[in-house]
Amino acid sequence: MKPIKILDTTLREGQQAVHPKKPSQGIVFTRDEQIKIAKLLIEFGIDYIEIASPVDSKFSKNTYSRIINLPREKTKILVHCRCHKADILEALSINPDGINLFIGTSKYNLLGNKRTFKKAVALAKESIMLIKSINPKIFIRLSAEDIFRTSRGNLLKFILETKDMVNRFGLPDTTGVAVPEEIHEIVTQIKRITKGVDLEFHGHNDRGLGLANSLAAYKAGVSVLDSTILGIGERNGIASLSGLIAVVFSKNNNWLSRNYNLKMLPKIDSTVARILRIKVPHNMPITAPGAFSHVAGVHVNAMQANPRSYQLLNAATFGRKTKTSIVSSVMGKTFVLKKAEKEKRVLTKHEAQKIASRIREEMKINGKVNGARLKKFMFG
Ligand code: HCA
Ligand code: CU
Repeated sequence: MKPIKILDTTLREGQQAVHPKKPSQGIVFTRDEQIKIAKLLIEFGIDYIEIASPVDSKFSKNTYSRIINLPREKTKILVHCRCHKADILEALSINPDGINLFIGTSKYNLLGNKRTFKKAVALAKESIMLIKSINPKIFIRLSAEDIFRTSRGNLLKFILETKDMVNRFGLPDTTGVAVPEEIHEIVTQIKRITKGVDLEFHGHNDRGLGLANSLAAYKAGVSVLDSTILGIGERNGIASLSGLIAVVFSKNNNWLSRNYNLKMLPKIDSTVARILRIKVPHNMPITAPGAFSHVAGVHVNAMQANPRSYQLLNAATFGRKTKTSIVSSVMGKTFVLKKAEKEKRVLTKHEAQKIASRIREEMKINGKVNGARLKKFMFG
């Protein structure tokens, strides 16, 4: 399939997340941490980094200017802006590569923001014109916030009225309400009326569908997918960077390895995890501690015979190693035989089976087997 571009919004959406260690506070990265994250993403080869508008403070303005001035070739830096004059003026003053405008179009969002649909369209148009009056060539993306709860009539009206003024439309599933089939249908319809305008998808995880929906958007022809590192963002967050790579990965997508430094994913995820004082979550595609570990005896056995038997992705592609020597309550003789071989001891199959059974029993009774006990079981 066609190469996708990735917009990482860890520095914007990610700082709208609740802190995993302190749910009464939001995540906030220090200036150095933001620069560190941006550098990692640039080295990874990310296509776009989204930052928030520097309107809030001089401090942010200074931080974002530094990020914009980081050495980079491929990566473009885009500023997320409300359709507000002050946001836009401040954003343009730091010379980004583009402006990511957003405005709510669903009835819920309009009510929440106390404006009519007509006003939302007018504000979007005024904002685009303001940007163009200052920098006529700058890249502009416009998102219809909460697009999947926007009536089809209003959605099409919003797009038709603005499509000739922007370079890209953002389709954010702001509340995580969308399902893959619906995304396919809407994207197909929008593509029909916006020939030549790029589309971007941003999938929230309220129902755990951020990644599935991103994949559906990709298959329907969206050219940019949004991510954050570890999937952090408002409420349950959005599609994670490692997750996006995993879902679009297939043997026909050689461009992924060409376009991105995939071996950096473990470092990217563990850096943000360390900053947040958490571990990389156990279910994170590619970078979870156990993503390439095999525990049950049946699995370990089969992996010996064929390394693809229980593993879809190749660990080495992502700078990781396949592991099959995990002490567990479901391990089998292969573990014991391999360990013995390493120590240059010879065991019969029968002996290995008996030892494995003793280790399993100890695991079940004590919940663990320490190194000394393991040696004792194995070699007496
Ligand atoms: C937000 C909303 C947003 C915007 C996405 C976009 C969303 O928190 O500001 O600009 O495309 O999910 O709708 O993140
Ligand atoms: Cu969002």
